[in-house]
Amino acid sequence: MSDITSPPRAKLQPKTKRPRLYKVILINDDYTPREFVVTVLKAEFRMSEEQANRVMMTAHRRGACVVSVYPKEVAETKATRATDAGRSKGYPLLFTTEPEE
Ligand code: TYC
Repeated sequence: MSDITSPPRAKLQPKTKRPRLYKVILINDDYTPREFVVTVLKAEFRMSEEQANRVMMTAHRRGACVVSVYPKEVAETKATRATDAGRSKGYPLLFTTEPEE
């Protein structure tokens, strides 16, 4: 009998595979004041007034807008905090998350 063994199989996934990123999405509604949406975008997502205005107006016109992408936990925490900021004022402001393709 020979002692020769098979070489290890090639790994199916490269070791450096990056974790999936998640989009934070701003959803339009008819009640939250525009200026409040801008304030939340600036505070939670570190946007300039101009960036925040552009994202808010895109959601306002099209129904939704991608705010940014983050690792899953960060995306979920930011979306929850931003949604809670609206809820604390009685607004239906909503941020959701979904995985990037
Ligand atoms: N549509 C709201 C208004 O007219 C403003 C708004 C914009 C609310 C974007 C939510 O994600 C939003 N007061």
